[in-house]
Amino acid sequence: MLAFWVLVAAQAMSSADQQSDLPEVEIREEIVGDFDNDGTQDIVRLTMDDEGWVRITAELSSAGLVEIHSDHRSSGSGLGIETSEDGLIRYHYSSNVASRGNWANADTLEYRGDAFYIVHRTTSWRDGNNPSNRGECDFDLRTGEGVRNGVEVSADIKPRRWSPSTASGDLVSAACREFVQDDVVLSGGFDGDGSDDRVTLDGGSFAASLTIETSRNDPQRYSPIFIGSGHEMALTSHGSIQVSWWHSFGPVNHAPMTATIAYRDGAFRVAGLTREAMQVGYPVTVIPRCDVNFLTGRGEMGGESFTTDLPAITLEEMAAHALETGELANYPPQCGGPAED
Ligand SMILES: [Ca+2]
Ligand SMILES: [Ca+2]
Repeated sequence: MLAFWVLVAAQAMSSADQQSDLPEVEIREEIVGDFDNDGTQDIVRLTMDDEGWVRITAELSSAGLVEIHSDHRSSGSGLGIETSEDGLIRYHYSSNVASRGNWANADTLEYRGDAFYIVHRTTSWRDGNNPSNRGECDFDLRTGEGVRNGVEVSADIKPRRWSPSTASGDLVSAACREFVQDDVVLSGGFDGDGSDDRVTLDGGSFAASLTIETSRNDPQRYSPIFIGSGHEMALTSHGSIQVSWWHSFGPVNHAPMTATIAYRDGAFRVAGLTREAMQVGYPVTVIPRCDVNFLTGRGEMGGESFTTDLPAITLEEMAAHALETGELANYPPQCGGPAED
């Protein structure tokens, strides 16, 4: 619940007549509890400035000021913190974005000596493009188990350092299979043995699953993979598989990304990555298009060539990295862009 609402000036503005460019900061909530479990009370505050940037900080008796989260912009709807039944921090937030529908989350955060970790999430969602795709999910990262629309789900997802971006929450969302899109199925001779193969893309607004069926092997499923939203799949003129999606660089910046998949050395591999030009920051700067071919080791960033030693990793490695970190493996540093959270 919203405990109290106080409008205060930013810390530097101690008197009303002092002029400052610092944004007005509103203390939205303050909760007290022993969040680092050392027997002494701690304080957690949620503030929001007048540009909508949310900051949550903890004053822990064992560790002093700990920044929980400072780079999230919000309209303020559904925003709040409270103490959970087991004495942990519950952070509520929600979003209403046409392309992603509406969702509301409550994340339970636990201090584990070095940082706050997400240990539990409840989420509810409604897909604006597909009214029948709505529901709720309750997932506990400590057990890897949850309930989605009354059905038990499980995933090998452990508590991880909490962040508002892909590295924490989107994996949980992937486990809960929110915003499921219609499958895309393509056929072709993908592994070069002369018989037709089949690839199925099961996209969503948080991650995709890719299933490849060939005559050589049992169907191989890679999930979650290509974390992000709006997945599409097509074949190149050479018959390679291309998956495109909106990749998140942290909670604010997104860019269209394409992975080209080819069968090499006995496995399906990410043979190339292309990031389209992206706008970042305030004021806005444009990071130009970047394209890399891992088979040749050659790339191009904004028209400038570079070489890379990054290998063409397998889809299996790509999916394992996504599950472990919530991030994209093999993104060349030469392509720049904001650091992933
Ligand atoms: Ca304490
Ligand atoms: Ca084949």
